[in-house]
Amino acid sequence: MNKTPGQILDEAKVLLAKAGAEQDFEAARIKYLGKNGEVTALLKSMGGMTAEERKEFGKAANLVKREITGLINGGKAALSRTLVAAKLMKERIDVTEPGEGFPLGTLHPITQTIDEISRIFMGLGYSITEGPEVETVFNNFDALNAAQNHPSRDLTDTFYITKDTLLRTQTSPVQVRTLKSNEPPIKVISPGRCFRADTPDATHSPMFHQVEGLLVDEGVTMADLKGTLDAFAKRMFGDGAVTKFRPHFFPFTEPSAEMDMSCFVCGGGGCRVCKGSGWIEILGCGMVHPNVLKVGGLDTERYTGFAFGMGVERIAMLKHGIDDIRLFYENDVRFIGQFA
Ligand code: 2NM
Repeated sequence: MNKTPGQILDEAKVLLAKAGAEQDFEAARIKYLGKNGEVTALLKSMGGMTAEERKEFGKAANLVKREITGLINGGKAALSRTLVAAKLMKERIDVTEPGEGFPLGTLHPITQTIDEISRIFMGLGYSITEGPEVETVFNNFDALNAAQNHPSRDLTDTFYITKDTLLRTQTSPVQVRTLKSNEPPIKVISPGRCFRADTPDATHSPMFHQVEGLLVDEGVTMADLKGTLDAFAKRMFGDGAVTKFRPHFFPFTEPSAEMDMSCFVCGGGGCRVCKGSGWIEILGCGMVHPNVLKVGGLDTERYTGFAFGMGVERIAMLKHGIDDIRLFYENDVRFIGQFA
């Protein structure tokens, strides 16, 4: 017994009420409206009917076809709206919510200290010069008046690349280069990395940083040196800093001195930072040795100059109360992050 149009429509309504996915609607379309579909069969069956029967039946069959088509299209449209709504809900952004934190890095404390020292000397009219970390033995030792048997030349103290090249042990070779390629007045500082074959401990590292300075002109005296470096100490550590100069020896300066500064922690009374003496050693300095000026081809009767050098790590450790130089190179953000 063939199904009537009414039965087909009732069944289709039940089926489509359960449809929840695209393929359910497609299956229903094929089942009812496809080439071998039930509604298509209804319409085909009208071939053997009388005109009277066909009129009645055709009307009912076409109505069923329209209804089922409407249910399928309506269901598909509703499904698509539901999917879009769900997608929009999922991808919704609440623009009023606070943003996620974006942590900013900081300059390394050694970089910050170099910048601070550089700014002070720039304020005094100095230029910044840089040079290579791989240097010639001539620029690093010979030009700086270091005796042929000077202990720092030893293979166990200096990283040699070849017989004639090495990793610079100080930044003075940059000053040598400046002397060779410039005419006075010369007023430069040279910050940078240096290397010495030291075993690491709390105060030594085979790689460290220096800032050295050089001033050459007519009539430069030790008074200029003392005034300049005293001004530097006061700007770096505060106006309360008092400086004193102790005789010392460097091959590249004569006379040479070390500059001490009154302890900025205890003010001179004696404490742990100054090891009870009330004074802290800050840098080395002196009047540039005539032999060094001659490397630059200068007339040593006309020109004199002063030079100085300081360890950046030492200055940074003093300023921040750091007791182990190795902390600078461990890249532990818990340490570095404290210098934001
Ligand atoms: C120091 C101490 C004293 C120095 C000397 C020179 C040069 F090249 F002009 F001779 N540059 N730096 C110098 C002088 C460095 O470091 C403790």
